[in-house]
Amino acid sequence: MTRILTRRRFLIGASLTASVLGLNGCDAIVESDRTNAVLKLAEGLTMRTQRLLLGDDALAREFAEADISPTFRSNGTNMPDNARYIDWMNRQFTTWRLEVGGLVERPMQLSLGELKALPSRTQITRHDCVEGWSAIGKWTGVPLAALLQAAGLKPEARYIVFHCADEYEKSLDGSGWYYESLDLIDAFHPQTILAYAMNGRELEVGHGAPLRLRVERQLGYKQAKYLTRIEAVADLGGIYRGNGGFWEDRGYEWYAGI
Ligand SMILES: Nc1nc2c(c(=O)[nH]1)N[C@H]1C(S)=C(S)[C@@H](COP(=O)(O)O)O[C@H]1N2
Ligand SMILES: [Mo]
Repeated sequence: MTRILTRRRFLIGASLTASVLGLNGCDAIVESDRTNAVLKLAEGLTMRTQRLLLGDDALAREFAEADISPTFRSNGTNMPDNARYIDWMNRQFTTWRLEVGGLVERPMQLSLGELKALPSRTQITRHDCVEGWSAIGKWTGVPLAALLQAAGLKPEARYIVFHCADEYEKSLDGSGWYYESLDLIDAFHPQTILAYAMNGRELEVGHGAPLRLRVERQLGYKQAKYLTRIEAVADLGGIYRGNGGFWEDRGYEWYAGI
């Protein structure tokens, strides 16, 4: 296959994804020409990643309303105990902002209201925790792809890092802050959303209020709660202990496929 043909097939795949997401030229947040963003993205991807992107967009199973679990436990942090988070919580997250930065053309800060005004996706999926429990929940949120397209990834960007508001383990070097990361295949997957609602209600504190990641083809510990900042990076080596996540820095697999 020639390089040109590969590029064209990639573009077809990318525009299909955009239409699945319900993006269109009128969406206020997509400030620049989407085609430009996609081209830039294509430039930044290796051949190998492009093929994976075309072939690896299978959806995780989605369930019916009747399958939603009556109880969905909260795991890990269920209430961040630092002053910054408690202040946001006491103000119903009206002063909270999601920062989008790192290797992006247009860094952004979005309020919860701004995120809720964007096109959303709802999905009923099964969450599987490595500790051996599962639960089915309904999640509503903003497709991560839409935010990344609005921010415009720089060609060097390879991973998206999710910073959280909870320090899971107190440490002198700060490496106890919960964080996670995805490569661009999972970041642009149509079921990868930043969820602000669960089972038709606002996300509860125990489940990651005001915003948490859902990445449905991976295990529970990838589903970062209490998001504060999204950072596009070229590699994960410089972040905390370099393995791409709080649990990854403590021996878990970075790719936690189900
Ligand atoms: N910020 C943050 N995100 C987190 C965790 C955490 O402790 N802190 N725990 C992870 C684990 S191991 C699981 S199983 C899920 C639990 O999500 P839930 O509390 O909504 O059930 O969140 C994941 N995301
Ligand atoms: Mo978990």
